[in-house]
Amino acid sequence: MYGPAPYFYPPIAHGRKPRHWAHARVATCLQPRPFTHPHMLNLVLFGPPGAGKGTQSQNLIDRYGLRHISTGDLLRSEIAEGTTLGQEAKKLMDAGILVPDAVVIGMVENQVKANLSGRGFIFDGFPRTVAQAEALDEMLAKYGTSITVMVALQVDHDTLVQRLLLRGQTSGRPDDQNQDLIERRVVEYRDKTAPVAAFYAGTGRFQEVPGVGEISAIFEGICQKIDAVLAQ
Ligand code: B4P
Repeated sequence: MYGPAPYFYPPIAHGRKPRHWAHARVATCLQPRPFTHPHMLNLVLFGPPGAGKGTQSQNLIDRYGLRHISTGDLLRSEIAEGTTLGQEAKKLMDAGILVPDAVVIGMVENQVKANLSGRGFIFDGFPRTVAQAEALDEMLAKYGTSITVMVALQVDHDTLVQRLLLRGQTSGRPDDQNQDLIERRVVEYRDKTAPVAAFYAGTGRFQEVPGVGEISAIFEGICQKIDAVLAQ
């Protein structure tokens, strides 16, 4: 059912050669593993609006061969298709407000179910509330897998606002074109999304990476965190 990806889960603990395979099996069993399905790497890319989640997701897909699930992109495609869901979501998104949990959880589950044979997922812009994080854990457990690690991009407030206003000049996204609206999104992030970091930190699945500077350098910082978790 799941595709092979042995390099995510090396049988030799910490890269050391075991004396014999039986020993290696015991050592592997005794080690705490941050994920349950041996063939999947499931990442949550986290950060405030404009932190670089979408930008870095593209690089991570290439490096790790993962399926990208961006709730922002899924909602924008519903808007583009003119569905009822899209029309309702547009009103909230254009006002800088989060879409209801049940809507995004349903969309994500459809994507997960349809792509279980892959190497894993990058969740970009999801979960954005603790309720979404709990639902994601339950959903993945149902399919025999779990979140490997959340990587949070740290970016200061002024840089976020500058990046989004710059993107707003060409993206056509109404939520990027007005500073008051961007501030509203940052407040939504602070009030509803920031607590999601503590949810993952509480279960030992949280890593932080500086998100200001060259995109390639930030990408390498993210990969170092992921590779360190995979090497455990
Ligand atoms: P998203 O589409 O997730 O929007 P975002 O947070 O603004 O995008 P992102 O963070 O990916 O952008 P990036 O930094 O890559 O959500 C939009 C709306 O949808 C939300 O406000 C909400 O209403 C709704 N929504 C989505 N998911 C939801 C959920 N789970 N629950 C409820 N509602 C949900 O890029 C920003 C800019 O910075 C780009 O122009 C990029 O080129 C630039 N940039 C990135 N890294 C840079 C760097 N290192 N240096 C310079 N520029 C950089």
